[in-house]
Amino acid sequence: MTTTFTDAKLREALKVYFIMGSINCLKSPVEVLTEAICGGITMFQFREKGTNALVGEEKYALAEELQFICKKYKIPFIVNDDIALAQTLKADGVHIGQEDDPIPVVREQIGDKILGVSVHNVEEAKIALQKGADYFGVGPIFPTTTKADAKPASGVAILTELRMKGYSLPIVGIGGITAKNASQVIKAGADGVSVITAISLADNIVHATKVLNEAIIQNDRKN
Ligand code: TZP
Ligand code: MG
Repeated sequence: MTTTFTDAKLREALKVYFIMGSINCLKSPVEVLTEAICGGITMFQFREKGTNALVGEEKYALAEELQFICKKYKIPFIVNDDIALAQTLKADGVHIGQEDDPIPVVREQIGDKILGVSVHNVEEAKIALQKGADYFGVGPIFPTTTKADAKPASGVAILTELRMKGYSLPIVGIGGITAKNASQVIKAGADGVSVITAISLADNIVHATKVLNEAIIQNDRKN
């Protein structure tokens, strides 16, 4: 790990990692984020992408507004893909996928900020680790319709495999995760879960987040 976050602090932050952009919300993203924080999210990723996503100044303005809320409640604020935006806002970190800029290039730009990398198999994890990722985002674990170009769901076996092969880097599962299946993800070896719609589209966001948070914390206690 290269970040100034300690290993323990990062694992703690990854427990209930909420990802969202304007297209994932049925009401104002500010409201959605505020309610998610009230419910107990531990980290936030601004992921403004997909059809009808905001760009340019509007994207920047929303990011700034959401970061302000995160700062107020001391929730780490991570930016998906857009390194320039992360740099301008002095975000706590960035999350990149396999198709984004190479890991060493991103690391060079962000210094010791958090660098999360999406991986889908052991080979990708090996390279991401070598090149300096601080945590792995692994998925889709379960089927999801939120990401149009998502790969087929892997199930939790990939998490078990990574841990069995000795990968101890913080891991967060992603894809189709809800309060009902979150415990499987943690039992298989992930430090936390990242979710979009289980929170952003919930009828009662505070309640849905609390239930998800409890599912994670309960499993932690059992471990
Ligand atoms: N990467 C893999 S699956 C996914 C991303 C961004 C979407 C997760 O969304 P949801 O609604 O939690 O299934
Ligand atoms: Mg990406």
